[in-house]
Amino acid sequence: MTLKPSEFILNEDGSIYHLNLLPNQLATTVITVGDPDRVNNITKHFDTIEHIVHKREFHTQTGMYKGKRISVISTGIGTDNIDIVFNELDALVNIDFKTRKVKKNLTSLDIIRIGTSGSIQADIPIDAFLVSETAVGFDSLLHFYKSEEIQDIKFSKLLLEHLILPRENGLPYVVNADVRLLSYFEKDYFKGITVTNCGFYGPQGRVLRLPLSNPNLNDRMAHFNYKDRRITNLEMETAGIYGLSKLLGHRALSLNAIVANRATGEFSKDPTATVERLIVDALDRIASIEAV
Ligand code: R1P
Ligand code: URA
Repeated sequence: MTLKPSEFILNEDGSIYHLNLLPNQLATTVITVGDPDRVNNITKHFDTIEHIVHKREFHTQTGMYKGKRISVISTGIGTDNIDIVFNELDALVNIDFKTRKVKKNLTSLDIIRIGTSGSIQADIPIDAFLVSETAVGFDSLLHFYKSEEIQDIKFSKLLLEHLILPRENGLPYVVNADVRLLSYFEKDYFKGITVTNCGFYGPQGRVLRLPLSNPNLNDRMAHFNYKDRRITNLEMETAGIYGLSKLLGHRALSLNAIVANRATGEFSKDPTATVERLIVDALDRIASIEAV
């Protein structure tokens, strides 16, 4: 099937609509970050940089780190942006830009998020690193795709019952990390179930001026147990990343620098330094990932 101009959109220079990238500018190992300024904080460690491309909040740099070609791309905040970034990353490797057809031989990307997050467990302290074994999406992104077979529906239903959420909040979707990528990050990192939500304040239980419809939500989440595993942290992209990666045939993993602890009320005194430590540690592990 030839994809129509309204569905698969290219810019005048032949690059993909939002990311502004051409297929040869993307590596098969991709690091995603929320903050566009974090891209430089990662590529400053690279040996060489071959491409720098900006459009809106999407800032990409591709280069070499210890013999591995890596692209670093900022997604901005939220799973609405993840929908754009992941569909376009996939198009860059799996759609022929000349014929506008899906390629016969598909490419799988290794995609690692390096982001910040808030812990909801008192014993997962600020400035720790956490790898998301499983993601729970309270945003609704995955429900727009045919995705039941990659979701853990039993987990979703038990969580919904435990949280006593009203129906209008919808069914959270549950997707696991790629186990092969996870194996590179099991040592020294906390592991946990990450909840992705569609906001930073009310949806993560923060009150500045507006009262919450469900003020005990974080506390109830902290006490949910599924197969001896617990919900550990809150952020805004991981579930979308895990869901779309699995549907598109890519391998994804989310790494979290814990900058807030919602149980103790603390915030990191130097979040920039904590993210920098995570970047340095993660880059060497990413460089060691063997090709499949
Ligand atoms: C909110 O402050 C942002 O920080 C976290 C959340 O997921 C959200 O994007 O990730 P990043 O630090 O990668 O942006
Ligand atoms: N990012 C989030 O989304 N939540 C936090 O508490 C900290 C960082």
